[in-house]
Amino acid sequence: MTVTPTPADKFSFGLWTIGWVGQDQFGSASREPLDVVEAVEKLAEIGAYGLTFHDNDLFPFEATDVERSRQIGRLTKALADTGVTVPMITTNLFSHPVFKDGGVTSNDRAVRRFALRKLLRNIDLAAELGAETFVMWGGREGAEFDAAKDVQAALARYREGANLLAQYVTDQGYHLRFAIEPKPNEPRGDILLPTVGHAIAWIGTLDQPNLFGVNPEVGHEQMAGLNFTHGIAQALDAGKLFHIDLNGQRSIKFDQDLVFGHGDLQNAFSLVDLLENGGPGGGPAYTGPRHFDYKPSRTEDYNGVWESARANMRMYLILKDRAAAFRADPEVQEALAAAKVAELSEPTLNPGETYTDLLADASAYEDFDAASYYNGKGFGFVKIQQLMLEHLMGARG
Ligand code: GLO
Ligand code: NI
Ligand code: NI
Ligand code: NI
Repeated sequence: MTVTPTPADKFSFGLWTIGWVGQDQFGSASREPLDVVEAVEKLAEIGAYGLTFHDNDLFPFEATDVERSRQIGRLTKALADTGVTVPMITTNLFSHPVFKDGGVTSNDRAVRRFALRKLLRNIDLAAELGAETFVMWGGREGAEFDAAKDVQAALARYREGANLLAQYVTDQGYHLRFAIEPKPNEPRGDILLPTVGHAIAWIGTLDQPNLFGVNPEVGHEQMAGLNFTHGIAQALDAGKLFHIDLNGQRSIKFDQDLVFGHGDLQNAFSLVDLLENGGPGGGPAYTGPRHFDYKPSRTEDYNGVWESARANMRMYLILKDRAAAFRADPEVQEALAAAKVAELSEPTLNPGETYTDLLADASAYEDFDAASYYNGKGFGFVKIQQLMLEHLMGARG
């Protein structure tokens, strides 16, 4: 088993993840700031291929043009020196108090216009750095007070903004796609586009839906009590999995941003199995970056930060190895066949069959003996789950 990450694994990290200094609602920073050049060098050293960032992770909100260019120049040089790439960039429309009621959906029109300009400026930077994905996490696009937010108007303004950005990217000829990152709550009481399903439905209302997909985060769906792997399967089914935020979450509570696999490990297994094996008998389902959006625990020093960064990648690679062993086990294959898992891929109708033919097929209904069909026999799903857990635990193969 190889658990040494290489750039071919396409692991990427947000600058705000390894660079998180540990400030939270109740306490101040427990670590010194991390310089972007050191971040890039260290990521190259541990085998990651990509760095992602918000505009204001790289340069402060208040930065002058000179300061901004200087930081971009330092980053560009570090990338050239190491071969690290920037596959995705994103915009901070949540930290500054001006965004206290949101960016593109603030009740205040001047703030919305400012937010759109900040986004357009950051799109230029994304194109300049060769990023392929522009993530939009609308952390402050939401509300706490039902009567103080017209949600339909907010969704219309979100759409107006997204349509403008898509038009800009098209007119500039940029090779950039947008990925909406759903989250149910935190920091707002309720955030707009709270789950993968909501976001995919909303994307269907845009002028250029092909330019938009989703950036689902493990913990965000799990904060809503949802099965992350199911959400990813639906995003893949819709052709909308443009990017992914991997991390760990233990049940419905605040956004924990634990190391990938340090939360719901079974769900992490099924996720890696899906991403790598594409479901029963399929090929790789997702070829984009394996991006980690986690927070190194506030208890750690910088050794601990890099230890936890490595842990994310090791967990992914170990789960990939475990999923391969699971799929290769003849006993698993037998159990999957007995449970008819692959039969679900067969169309329900015969080739060319119409509803008239189905209505004429007495074996499907009149002669179908539902009462005795199973004759007391079950599917054997529990056996599959047990085999899966034994592989996950390293107790088999
Ligand atoms: C917060 C989000 C945030 C986004 C980031 C990228 O919960 O996960 O970290 O991923 O802003 O746009
Ligand atoms: Ni998050
Ligand atoms: Ni999170
Ligand atoms: Ni995220």
